[in-house]
Amino acid sequence: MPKPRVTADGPLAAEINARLSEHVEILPWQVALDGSAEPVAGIYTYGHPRVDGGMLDRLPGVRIISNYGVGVDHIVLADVAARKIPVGNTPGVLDGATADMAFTLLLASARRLVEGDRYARSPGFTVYDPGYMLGREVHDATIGIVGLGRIGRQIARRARAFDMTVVYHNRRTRPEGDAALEARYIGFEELLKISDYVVLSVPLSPATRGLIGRDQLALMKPTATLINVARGPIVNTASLTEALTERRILAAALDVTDPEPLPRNHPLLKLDNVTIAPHLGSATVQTRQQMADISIENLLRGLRGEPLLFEVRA
Ligand code: 8YV
Repeated sequence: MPKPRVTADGPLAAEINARLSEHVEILPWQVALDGSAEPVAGIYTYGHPRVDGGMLDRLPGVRIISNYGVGVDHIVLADVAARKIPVGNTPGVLDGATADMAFTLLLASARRLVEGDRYARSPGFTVYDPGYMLGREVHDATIGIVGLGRIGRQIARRARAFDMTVVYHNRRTRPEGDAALEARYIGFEELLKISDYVVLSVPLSPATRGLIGRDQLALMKPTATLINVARGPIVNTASLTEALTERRILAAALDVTDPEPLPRNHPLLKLDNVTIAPHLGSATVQTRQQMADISIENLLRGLRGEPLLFEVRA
């Protein structure tokens, strides 16, 4: 029996490529899009390639879309649902790693670690000076978590361990969770006004696109830091660049940007008050292994017409 054909954006990690190839024939993304002689039965999204109705119309044989990751904002779910194609993702396994990353960014930014590392390696560092590079305290500060979902809750737990006051904003209150997490629900504007660290952990959707723009940044304290471990387009990049350049907020620490990556000459990349990572939220050996296991299993189940381990609901 010939192996089913699946298209994947790449380059795929060698291990994933090898594991998939045991079961399916992998067709490069562009080749599949250009129209191939043989029908494609599945789509494996490894990065964040757009999947929409136009693509699916060119690949009418697709019966499963499996995403390596939890966020599926690059897949137009309405188009997929209209064609009754299941979409699999990998929720849960990356919550801890992503929350660790939020805290890595928070601490690094507060204590100016990246700036300090650059200086400590530079020829300029010849004399210790107790007056340089003073940061901001993390303990006793207020963290405002926008989105107390699975990842947001893990961030809240870490924040409590650092003796922070935790406030959050969600589409709906979670009274059942507040007490255990020692986190207090407040309005969005109030959160922006009182938080020393505003952390974004909401999925990208029409409701969250551009959630942080000029008006929202203007509400933040001049000593506050914005941390984004969610998706770049939740923040308006031009407004953030302006606020940071004019020092209207203290700093930003970003695991994601819009666009991603930023153009190499983007003004945001020149600012000392920005700490930036190349989308490393879930990038640990252990988490990526679990993401691979689940996404491969979802793909194979979908090809066989079986229920997925995790299926995204539109
Ligand atoms: C993944 C992510 O690494 O799961 C997500 O939504 O953003 C990342 O942690 C990414 O999707 C894989 O490309």
